[in-house]
Amino acid sequence: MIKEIKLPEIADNVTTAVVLDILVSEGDKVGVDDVLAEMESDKASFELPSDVEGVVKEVKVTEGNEVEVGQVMFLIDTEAAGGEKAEEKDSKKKPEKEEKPTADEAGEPEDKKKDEQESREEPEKEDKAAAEAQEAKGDEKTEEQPPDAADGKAASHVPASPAVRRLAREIGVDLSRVKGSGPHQRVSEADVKAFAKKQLQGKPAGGAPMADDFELPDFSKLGNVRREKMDTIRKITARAMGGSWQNVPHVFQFDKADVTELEKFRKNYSKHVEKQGAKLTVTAILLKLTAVALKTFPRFNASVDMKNEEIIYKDYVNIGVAVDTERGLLVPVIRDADKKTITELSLELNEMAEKARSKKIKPDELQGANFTISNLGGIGGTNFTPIVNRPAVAILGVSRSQVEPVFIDGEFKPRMMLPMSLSYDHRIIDGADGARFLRWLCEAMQNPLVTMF
Ligand code: CAO
Repeated sequence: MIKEIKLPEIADNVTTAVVLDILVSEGDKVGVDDVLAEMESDKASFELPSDVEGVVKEVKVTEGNEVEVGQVMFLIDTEAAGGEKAEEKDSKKKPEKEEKPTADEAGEPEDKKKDEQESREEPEKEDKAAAEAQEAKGDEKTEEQPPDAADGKAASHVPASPAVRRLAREIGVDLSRVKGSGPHQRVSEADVKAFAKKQLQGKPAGGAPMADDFELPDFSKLGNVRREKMDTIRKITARAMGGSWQNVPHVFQFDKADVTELEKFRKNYSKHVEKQGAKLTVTAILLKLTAVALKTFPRFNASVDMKNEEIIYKDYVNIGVAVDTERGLLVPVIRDADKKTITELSLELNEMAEKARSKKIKPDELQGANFTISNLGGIGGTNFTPIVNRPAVAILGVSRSQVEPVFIDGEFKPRMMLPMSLSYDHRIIDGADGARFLRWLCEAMQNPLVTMF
């Protein structure tokens, strides 16, 4: 029988909650009261438990989703292996399993045995569909994966039992970074502990630790303090930026584009774009020119695969644009930017920024960027060094343009200068390439004809 697990009534006037963390994946066995997901509503964070025993047939939500009360989040097959009927069958075959303590009750050796036994028994016990689903997941997720702000689903796709997920959560291990030693790379409790041990010893254990183990002093000795839980976006940003900073050897390149003529063009053509319902801003123009730059310098549109020591070149040009929202930084992705006109890019940028700010952006609209543009010029500043958003290898930082005296043909002339910075991954991009890319972009801003060569 398939049992639907829905978001229950939470509190008066609370109609929705956001999925913070999905703790099971399809094919997982769950018991009554096993936590399926961590949720957060306007009022509180809470756990969503299963009220039946069985096998997770379908996970209908992803991390970051806003779910309505009554919405189905999981389908549990109570008749599949591990469910009520199968448990009965199993208990006839192996009565001792019923008597074993739960993972929580058991001591460490028992836990270990149970986990190992679970891993060995899995292919026989799970029904065929669940086993196939699990296998597909295992194939898809065979190695430690880098965290990605845009890809909040990684940990939930790792094959592991709820008890192992709980342990990982409790000791601050990001499951997506643990290499499973079981069948189909299933992660066992021993794998989680070994990973945590390596982290504590300061050895790199597949990338950046999720938790910063810096010992905080007791600030309350100095005065009043207040603690606030990080919301989902802050957690994802903190993990992704921390991971990127620790793993990507960054180089920062600075340059300035003379945008005096471009600004005249922008003012003249803004009415044309306004008629279509958008605003022609420097970001939209930069999107277009950057798309051409990424075609011209394909290494900046690539990703690094250090496990296989390969560079992955992409034929498509997807550009993320950093958007400042009340909830924090979001990076919607403009797909196939190279194939769109400046007017189309302006419309899409407006729409994406609006969606991001009004919480209507969907998770898949935040995924898959090959490169990012971060324009802080509307706020101010003379320069900044943005962090590369893995698995991209470069990000463009744009600061505020202003009129400056520029020495041209023997005299100072007032020119509108736009400061730009390029942060890039030095593992695959050399300094000279970084300087060339940014210079090319500056020249394209000064004279867009260069994009046609
Ligand atoms: N220099 C000078 N003025 C600039 C500018 C620049 N680099 N960039 C924008 N402006 C001006 C615009 O022309 C506009 O002026 P008017 O109101 O007089 O027309 C004003 O600033 C506001 O622009 P905008 O924000 O509406 O439009 P945009 O397309 O330039 O930017 C977006 C869109 C989404 C990039 C921006 O709104 C935003 O959120 N920026 C913040 C990005 C961020 O947080 N980055 C940090 C991430 S950490 O790496």
